[in-house]
Amino acid sequence: MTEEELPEDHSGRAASGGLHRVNPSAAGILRRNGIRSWTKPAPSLYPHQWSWDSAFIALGLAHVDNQRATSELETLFASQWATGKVPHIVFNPEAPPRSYFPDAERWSSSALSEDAPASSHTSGLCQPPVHAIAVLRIWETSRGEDERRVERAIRFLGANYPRLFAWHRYLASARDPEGSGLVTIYHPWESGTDNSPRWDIPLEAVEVGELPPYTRYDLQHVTDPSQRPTDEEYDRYLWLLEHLKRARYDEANIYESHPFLVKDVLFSAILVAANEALLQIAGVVDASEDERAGISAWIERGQRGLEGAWSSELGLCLDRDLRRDSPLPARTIAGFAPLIAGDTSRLDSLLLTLYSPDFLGHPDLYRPLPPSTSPSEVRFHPRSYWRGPVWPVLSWLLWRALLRAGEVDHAEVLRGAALEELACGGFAEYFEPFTGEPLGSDDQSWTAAVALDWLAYDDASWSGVQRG
Ligand code: 2M8
Repeated sequence: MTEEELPEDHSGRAASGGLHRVNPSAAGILRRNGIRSWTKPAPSLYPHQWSWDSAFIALGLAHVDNQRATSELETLFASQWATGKVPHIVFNPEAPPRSYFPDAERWSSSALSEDAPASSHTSGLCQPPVHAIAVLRIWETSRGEDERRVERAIRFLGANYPRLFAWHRYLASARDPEGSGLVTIYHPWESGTDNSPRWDIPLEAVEVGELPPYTRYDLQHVTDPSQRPTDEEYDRYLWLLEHLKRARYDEANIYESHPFLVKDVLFSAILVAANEALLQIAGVVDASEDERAGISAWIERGQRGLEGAWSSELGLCLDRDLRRDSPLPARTIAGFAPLIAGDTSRLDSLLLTLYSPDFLGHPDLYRPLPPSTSPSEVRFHPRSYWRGPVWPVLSWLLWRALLRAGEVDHAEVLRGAALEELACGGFAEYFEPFTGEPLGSDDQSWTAAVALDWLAYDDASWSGVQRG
């Protein structure tokens, strides 16, 4: 379907006021942010290809341009490392100079590691593995369509399954040598929730040494620097990068000496959900019994790991600092990890927390949308990046989780409020939770992508998202 052919409003009951414009303008943003076979996360703030942004983008594109959705992921996976790692950034050689820092040169990944791809420049980190969920959506939106499209989707699944399997195997092994079911991250950037209070304790413990000089370019793209991480945080981010370079991006070296090693519950929960998607893909491509059993084992281990990270005091899951061997108490949206992982054994407690004044029951919220950090958290900040604003992609993850848990009414209210926010405020990167003010970059691709997915939700045949 081209943008011109897009129906004006798929949602009917979701929201009013400007909603009829959401679908075509969301598709237009993805088209305008598109470069050849992939899509920039935002027009100027993020000029390269980011891993989990691309997965969300593919998921949205699946509804409007299925072929482009496949090329989005194929381009990203072309830069997969020999270890199976999917890098968090694939650098765009044509990005304007001085548009984003740290750049390819600062990472020097192919010069330092034989595992890095030779034909492209990438960062040395990774991000949450939403990709299998996107691949499954591409499959779901192709089914029942014309034969050529179904055949193309089957070929795409067949070609992608081994890459996805290698990616998940890397996470289950190199990132979990303890076999805990939880993924270890080496940098707040790997979590995707960069300056979340989740990382304050382990990040503040990082002692910054002699740092090669650098200039931040991100601040030139936002109206107010307080919407972005602070300079102190950036120094630590850059210092961690120097550590990774000294370890030559070698997992064993990193595990031995890196100052920031944290078990991330949100990343781990997304991996469980992605493994469930991978298991369905394995069925379509007729993967071996051994591999299917392996994926099922990863799912069980992941759910057990999250169970062990549960805090009954907060009614949430907590990340764990491996360096200090202690949990990291912070009331953030990441704490809903078991829900995102599809484990309903804690459903009542999680719903109690979700609708308490700590989250959606907070009396000052402009709309019933989850702030990235609870307003009850002392380190909450309503305008600062991952310290409080509402992020549509996280609302999407929670929406999908509620649907899968059979909480259809809750999910529907969330979807309606989220679409209304976008209809009124545009496709911003994030939103002020008490005023609904759009913040960060305008025309953020993954915001547009989840809007397309929300608008297309009326089709009960989606297997990845089962109704009650
Ligand atoms: C943000 O992260 C990058 C670093 O990776 C940055 O701040 O420069 C995060 O919001 C991350 O989750 C996202 O993938 C990326 C691109 O949208 O931007």
